[in-house]
Amino acid sequence: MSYKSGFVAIVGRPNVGKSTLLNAVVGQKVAIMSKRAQTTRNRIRGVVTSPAAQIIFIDTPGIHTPHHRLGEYMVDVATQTLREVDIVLVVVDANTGVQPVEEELAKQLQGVKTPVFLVLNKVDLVEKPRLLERISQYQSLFSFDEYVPISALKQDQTDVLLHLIEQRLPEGPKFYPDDMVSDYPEQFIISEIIREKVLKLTEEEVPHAVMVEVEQMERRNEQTLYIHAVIYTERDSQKGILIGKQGQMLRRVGEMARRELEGLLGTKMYLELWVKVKKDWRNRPTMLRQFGFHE
Ligand code: GDP
Ligand code: MG
Ligand code: K
Repeated sequence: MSYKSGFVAIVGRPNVGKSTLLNAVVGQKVAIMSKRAQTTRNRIRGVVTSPAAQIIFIDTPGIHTPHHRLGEYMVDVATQTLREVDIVLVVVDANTGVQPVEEELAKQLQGVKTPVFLVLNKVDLVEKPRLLERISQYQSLFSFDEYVPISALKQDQTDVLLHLIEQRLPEGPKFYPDDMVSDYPEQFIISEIIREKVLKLTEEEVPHAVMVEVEQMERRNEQTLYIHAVIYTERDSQKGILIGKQGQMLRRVGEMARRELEGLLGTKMYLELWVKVKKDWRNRPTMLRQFGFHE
């Protein structure tokens, strides 16, 4: 039997568990998990290499209605992705009925020749009769090539999913070395982890209007990695919240991020964080480009 390889897109509404799934199968924290929507802004790849196949996963931003330019960018990425890959995984929350966005997505998928799997996630929270009911609801919406109930969180049935993917992949070479899990630059992962801590600690007070940029990263000695990162907000008030009383909030963000990053990168770290205001960056194309978003 010859070797198989290919690209698999993970699409679905925010919070259905796409990043959790990616992390479960790749076995390392590459995508950032959060209870809040739209944490994943860029495409993040995870690579799973087995003796029979290499699967390259793409975690797309959630499909949703665009409210501003960044939103439009994310929808474009998602629809574009569907045409470029070998398999599409539509991830849904098995607890909820078919959502309007999912109907919309099913429409977009009608013309697509790529095999499309329905992944019903969070089955750890659903009774079996309920699950069967959900499956038939989705069947009447779109003729999926596979229906795969899983729990990404408990890593239940994720091996079955991998096996089904392998079966449908085209023949092809290994694109990446065996030990590679993500082709994302470390800087991106670092900035995403800092951003995740900001969202977690500030809760609703600082909405998605935050962007983190790693400006400097250098090994100052054998033990310590020095990182200088800037957290951009849209408004002075948000900057105030983020810094907190006597810098308390920013210190907590830094502490949490540093602890996680030290574990992830296996090194001691000196993390220096600054907060700057960049007004209305989300609606300005030049700024989006500066932050690495292409139109
Ligand atoms: P994404 O926005 O689609 O990438 O969703 P995330 O992966 O960030 O997950 C959103 C939330 O759902 C997190 O709190 C996860 O812990 C939770 N979650 C993901 N998968 C499962 C699952 O299989 N079971 C349960 N109970 N929770 C899950
Ligand atoms: Mg995600
Ligand atoms: K999320």
